[in-house]
Amino acid sequence: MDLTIPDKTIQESIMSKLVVIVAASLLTVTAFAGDKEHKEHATKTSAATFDSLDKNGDAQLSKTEAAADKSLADSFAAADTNGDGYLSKTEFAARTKS
Ligand SMILES: [Ca+2]
Ligand SMILES: [Ca+2]
Repeated sequence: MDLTIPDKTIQESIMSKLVVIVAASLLTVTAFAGDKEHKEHATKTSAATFDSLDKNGDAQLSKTEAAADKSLADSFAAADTNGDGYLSKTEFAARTKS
């Protein structure tokens, strides 16, 4: 019984599998990178952070500061749960969570 397999056949088989794996990996990496880039871009343009909105750095957002973010300005009164006319970081975080 001859169990010897020709080396050339094995090599060709391995090479063709490697090519498929490498090609699939490249496609996955490319798709992932594109997706990540897209998400980061969307985050930057749609949601302002508390720190970026707090222009005077007093750890509260005035109505004027909140006006820089349209969606925050629209929900300012609802977000200001203690009704002091300012959004604390806690109030801001509670709003973005929901
Ligand atoms: Ca402020
Ligand atoms: Ca408040």
